[in-house]
Amino acid sequence: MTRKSFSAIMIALPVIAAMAGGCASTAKSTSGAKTEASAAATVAAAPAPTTPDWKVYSGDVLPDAATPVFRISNAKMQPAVSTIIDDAEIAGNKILQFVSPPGQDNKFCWTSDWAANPAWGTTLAFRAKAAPETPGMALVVDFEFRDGEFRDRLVGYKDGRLKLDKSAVNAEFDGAAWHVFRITTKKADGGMAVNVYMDENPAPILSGKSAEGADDKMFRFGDGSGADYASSQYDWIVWSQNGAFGPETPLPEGLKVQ
Ligand SMILES: [Ca+2]
Ligand SMILES: [Ca+2]
Repeated sequence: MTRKSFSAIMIALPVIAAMAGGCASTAKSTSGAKTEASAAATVAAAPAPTTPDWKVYSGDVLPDAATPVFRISNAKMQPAVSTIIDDAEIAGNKILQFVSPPGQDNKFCWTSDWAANPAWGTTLAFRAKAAPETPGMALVVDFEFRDGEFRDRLVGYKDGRLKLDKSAVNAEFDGAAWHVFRITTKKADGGMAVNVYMDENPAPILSGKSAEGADDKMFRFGDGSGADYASSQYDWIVWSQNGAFGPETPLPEGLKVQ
């Protein structure tokens, strides 16, 4: 190994470890304290990007065939059924229909790992409504999100109940109609500030702060509830780990947002 490439690795290690979040102790044993401190300061001081790095799931294919791919997590007992269907209202558009069976402890979530930076914040948006013939108590929306420090979960039922589970704030919505939800997170004093915007209204429908800890970085959707079951349609999902972008920042072009 040349001196140049060895130096590059020694500098890169703590940076990679800091980005991974949970591996800082490994870096301590492989590099000097001074090098680590200066690399950590570089990461912490990195200015937040000003534009989103949108990733898009279009609903054209099943989540485990999408790019970026979704993995399954929180799966217990009987699995949910995911189906790609034609949109009856928009020619050529496809929708992910997600139906989980009633019954205690049936769970199933489609999961995406992301390199969330709590200080920068995150943005997660999707268009959803209840599947036809959905009973009132069924889940229409179930999205959990974790930034490596804290987590929260947006839950909505067809009968109109909408809540941020960990922030413990509630609102109402029409679960039978299409709605666009935009969730933003950002590090706050002792927790994670969460705003939920509906239909791109600039005033959030829910605003709270979660102090529920989580050391992993991912979001997942579907049926994360034991007793509840889901009967949802998702048109698309988009996300960015570049910051907390409210409705003043447009969503990617080509997505129906009404
Ligand atoms: Ca369930
Ligand atoms: Ca779609």
